[in-house]
Amino acid sequence: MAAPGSPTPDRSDDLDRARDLDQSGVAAMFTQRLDEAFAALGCFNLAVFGKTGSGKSTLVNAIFGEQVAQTGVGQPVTKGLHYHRHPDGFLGLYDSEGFETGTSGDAILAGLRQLVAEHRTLPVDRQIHAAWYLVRWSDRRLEIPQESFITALDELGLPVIGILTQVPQRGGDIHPQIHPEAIEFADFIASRGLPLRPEGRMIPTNALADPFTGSEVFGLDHLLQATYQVVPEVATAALTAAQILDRERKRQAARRVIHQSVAVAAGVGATPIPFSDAALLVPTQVSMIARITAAYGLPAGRSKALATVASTVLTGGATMAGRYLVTSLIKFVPGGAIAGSAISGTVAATLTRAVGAAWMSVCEHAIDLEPGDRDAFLAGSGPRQLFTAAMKRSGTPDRR
Ligand SMILES: Nc1nc2c(ncn2[C@@H]2O[C@H](COP(=O)(O)OP(=O)(O)OP(=O)(O)O)[C@@H](O)[C@H]2O)c(=O)[nH]1
Ligand SMILES: [Mg+2]
Repeated sequence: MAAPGSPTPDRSDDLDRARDLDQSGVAAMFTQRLDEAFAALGCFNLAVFGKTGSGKSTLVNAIFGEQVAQTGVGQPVTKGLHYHRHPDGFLGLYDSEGFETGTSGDAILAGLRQLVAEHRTLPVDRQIHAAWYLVRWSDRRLEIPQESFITALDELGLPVIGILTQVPQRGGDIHPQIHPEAIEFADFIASRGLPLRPEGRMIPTNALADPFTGSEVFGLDHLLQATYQVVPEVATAALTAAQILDRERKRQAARRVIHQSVAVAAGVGATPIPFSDAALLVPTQVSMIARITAAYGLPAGRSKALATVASTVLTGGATMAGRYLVTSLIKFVPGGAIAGSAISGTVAATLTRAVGAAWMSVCEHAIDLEPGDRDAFLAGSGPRQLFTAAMKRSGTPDRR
């Protein structure tokens, strides 16, 4: 029997297994592959520091969604520092709740030093990848202990991103105007020569719109991109899944998955597959849509609902033999149905690409919904309709 992921699969074994897949078999396979896909994402670990009320929780919610904060107080890891793990495992947050400068800062640093030392022996995805240091602009001063704290974080090997929070801004995207005193404060901090990324400056932000002052949300994307710049490669996929602001990065990650799966499918079809053996493509496609789901950071906690959706779209909603799964989709592929008795590598690739793109449209829709609405969407017929519509679009040759 071929080892999983073997480049030269034993086709007869694979085929037997694939043929045995009915809808519940596909669902079970998806659930397993989704677990593997989330595990493969690893975990992005972020430490967030700043005085109480500086806006740590608000900022984290704005960039990663509500779920981390909802996990409550989190597990104390060292004095003044709590660890929150996102329920889906791809985001870990060290939150210095109630942190003040001076003595309590020293205590946190002592604990942190030990923590970082212990983490050195752990796999990279367990280590802390970046630190955010928040200063509320209206404090208008940076105390010496705060500067020492930033320097100490840098000496621990943590890239520190400085963030000026709750900065009033008006004028929108077209004529953005940041409060001049905040700019002055940011310039002052820059003049201190602190080891802040990028360029020794603090990033001005406002994470909550304030209708009273007319102040708008800004700076969050800048902060996110600065974070990407310092995060090691190994934690990038997890950061992409965890963040909720940069949709394009999620799309790119999903497209990379599709690209790889298309290559696998083309290989499977290199020796043309008889229609009756089309089930051979199913495991590749199940893995692909599981990995796309993880790339988008759709909640693993909803894997049951997702598995039902996945098996429904890949089987056409019927409980039937595996060979039906792919042949029912083939009709959407240009040239697929007229190819005669066999599926070529090209048709296998085109079909797989279309399935990937159609699943992306389901993920894109789901991710925009509030958690409650998302559950309802996943439980209904919406995903299948979206999927089918996307398949039909890709199956229509562009005649322009
Ligand atoms: N307008 C505006 N208000 C903010 C912003 N960030 C935080 N706030 C408000 O400031 C208060 C404190 O914010 P938190 O996010 O709870 O601060 P924290 O740093 O987590 O505080 P602790 O958990 O006590 O350490 C809350 O009332 C927020 O609504 C911001 O960017 N803009
Ligand atoms: Mg907080």
